[in-house]
Amino acid sequence: MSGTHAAGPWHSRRHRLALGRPLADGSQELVWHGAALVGIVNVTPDSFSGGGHLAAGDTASGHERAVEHGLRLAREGALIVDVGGESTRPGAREVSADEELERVLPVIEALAREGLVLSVDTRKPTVARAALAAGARIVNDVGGLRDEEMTRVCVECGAPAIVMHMQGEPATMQQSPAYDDVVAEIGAFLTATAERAAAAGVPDVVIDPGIGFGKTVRHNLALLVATETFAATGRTVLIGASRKGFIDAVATVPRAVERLGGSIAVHLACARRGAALLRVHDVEQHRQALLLEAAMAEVEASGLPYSGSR
Ligand code: HH2
Repeated sequence: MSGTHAAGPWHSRRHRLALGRPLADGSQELVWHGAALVGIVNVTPDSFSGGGHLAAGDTASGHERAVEHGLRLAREGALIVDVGGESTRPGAREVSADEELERVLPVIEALAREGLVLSVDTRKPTVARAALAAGARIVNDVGGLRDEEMTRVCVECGAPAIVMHMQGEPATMQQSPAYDDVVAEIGAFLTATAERAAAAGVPDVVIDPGIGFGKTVRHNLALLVATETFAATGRTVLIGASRKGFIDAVATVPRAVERLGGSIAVHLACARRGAALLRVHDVEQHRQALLLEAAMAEVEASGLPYSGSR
């Protein structure tokens, strides 16, 4: 199994993600310490976060902008770049597989040629299969492998999966989300799904409680606090809180692009609780924040007072 079982300070915990197929340099896995960043490239005209790189009627230059953006995120330090062609914001309209493929395939091909490790953010097995053939390495399924064909695609193409929890469907998920015990129910879903996928032969599984996907503000906050509980399963945990609506609900920031401060605060708190991957729009700013948090944790772990030369 991937992830970490090691105790000790969060920044020195070792994480690994087994890739079904070797990278160009022959490595079969991604290895990192502490929390690594998954940079978001939304090739959509309608993403909630305002970062859309594909304006309607502007396809060619939209793709170019998306490729440039992905390259920038990698330069800034993203371990993985996540490419998506369907907005799953609350109330979003579903797009056809053809439309999604038209959006993401040219971007994935170009970024894979540059050697980036890519995940494809999709709920559709046909899109996942084509994206993996075009050079993506990881399937990021916000549908949580509820379509059984998705598991088969991961097994046949040798791709690890990010399994995210969502209650309902994007069109209606925020109407009246309800749980008896949000942490226990979602933990049980993620653990069972990850075990089933691993038993079916999916090379590796990352678990994600799905912040904002069929959850109230309190549900989201409870899940973020419970990052530690999810990490204690030994699975690699991904948290994606970047620019999401609950930040507005708590701190009154109506414009999604202005939610960086809230995003960083939440992600640092989750990193300290053992989140191994953080899915973010703003890689450079998160890189800085994580390095400072890790530097402080290192000094704390080595024993104060600090007597280094720098
Ligand atoms: N959130 C979004 C999309 N994909 N994948 C995972 N694993 N976890 C998440 O929390 C997650 C996700 C929604 O954010 P974004 O991509 O910025 O917006 P949109 O769906 O509107 O494109």
